[in-house]
Amino acid sequence: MTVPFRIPTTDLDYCLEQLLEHKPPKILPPETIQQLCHTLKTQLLSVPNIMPLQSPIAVVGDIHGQYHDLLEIFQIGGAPPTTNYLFLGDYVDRGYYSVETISLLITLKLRFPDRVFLIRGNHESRTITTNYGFYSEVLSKYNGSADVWSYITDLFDYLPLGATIDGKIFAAHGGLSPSCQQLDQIRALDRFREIPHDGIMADLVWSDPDTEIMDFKLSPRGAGYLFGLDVINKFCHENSLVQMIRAHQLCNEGYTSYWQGKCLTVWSAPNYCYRCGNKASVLEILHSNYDSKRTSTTTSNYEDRFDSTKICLRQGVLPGQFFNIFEASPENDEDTLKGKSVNGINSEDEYAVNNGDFFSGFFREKSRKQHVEYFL
Ligand SMILES: [Mn+2]
Repeated sequence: MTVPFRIPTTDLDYCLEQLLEHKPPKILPPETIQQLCHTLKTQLLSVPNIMPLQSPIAVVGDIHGQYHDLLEIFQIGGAPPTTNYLFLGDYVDRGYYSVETISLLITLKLRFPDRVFLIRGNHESRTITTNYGFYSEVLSKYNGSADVWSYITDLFDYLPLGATIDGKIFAAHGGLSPSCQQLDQIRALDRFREIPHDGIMADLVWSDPDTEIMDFKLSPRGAGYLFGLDVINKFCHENSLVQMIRAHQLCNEGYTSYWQGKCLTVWSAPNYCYRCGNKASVLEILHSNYDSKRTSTTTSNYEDRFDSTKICLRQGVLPGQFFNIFEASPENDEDTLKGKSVNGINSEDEYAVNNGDFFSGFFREKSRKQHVEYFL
């Protein structure tokens, strides 16, 4: 039996401080990344392929290296450990801050292991990151060395493939597989490997829902499948699920609801690639008590502030859920103007260190944003 290693809280806090208290964020030294990845790997060894999670939880879609927009998410949805987070993968590639984004998420996972959950996307892979930005970003930020890329892509092999929420909702990065009818088939996979070209593991991170088709069709992406309503209905029925939540597809409004909320896409990279002009969202799941209205134990103060029925109708979500919509951070626009010149250059600007509790200190600076549109 492997005993999971632990890193002292003070060391993790120091890493968080490096990333959060500097602008641009300070990258962590290769030896630190190596230790973080090694430690997290030992902890993930005992985590099942599908993590059984509970509401309330905030579900985050693709981030793609847009570090400042990730910080925006913590302002909107609350920061860990106050808010529980499930991240649906695609942390790296495309944006200019893949290194900082994955470093922050790894550190947060180690610091708050019961509050932060990470699953694997199709970009958490050696081949994809070699072609879509992460690999070259590591080379440019670490003086031509690919070591950090190796540490992190090795860690990717350990990430779980999905999660259930309250046993009723299935979450994964992409979608369903024609080779998989039961969640137990996913649970039985040997996931500790590179994402293969086909099979259940590939389909989970590559597939997409499609309202125009029935059954499965090969995906135009070249991997995974498109799946129709009959597929998701059957899968939900056989596994006692009510819904699938996934990411993987750009949504102009930040989210998409398929089939009256049977399947939801959450997309969390606003102004994707610094040019798409799209909104982004975080899916807040407050509860999954669909039968009983306003049972006192799970009613949160969120619910007192918005009309659940109206939200369900407008956003196509289930009761107790809502998409918190947000737009690109000011830094996203700056990145657009400056282009890749910000890449790899850490200025010496030192920000005042707050006494110990830097994480809340970081957010104390800015007032928490209220997205009144969804609090009618
Ligand atoms: Mn994806």
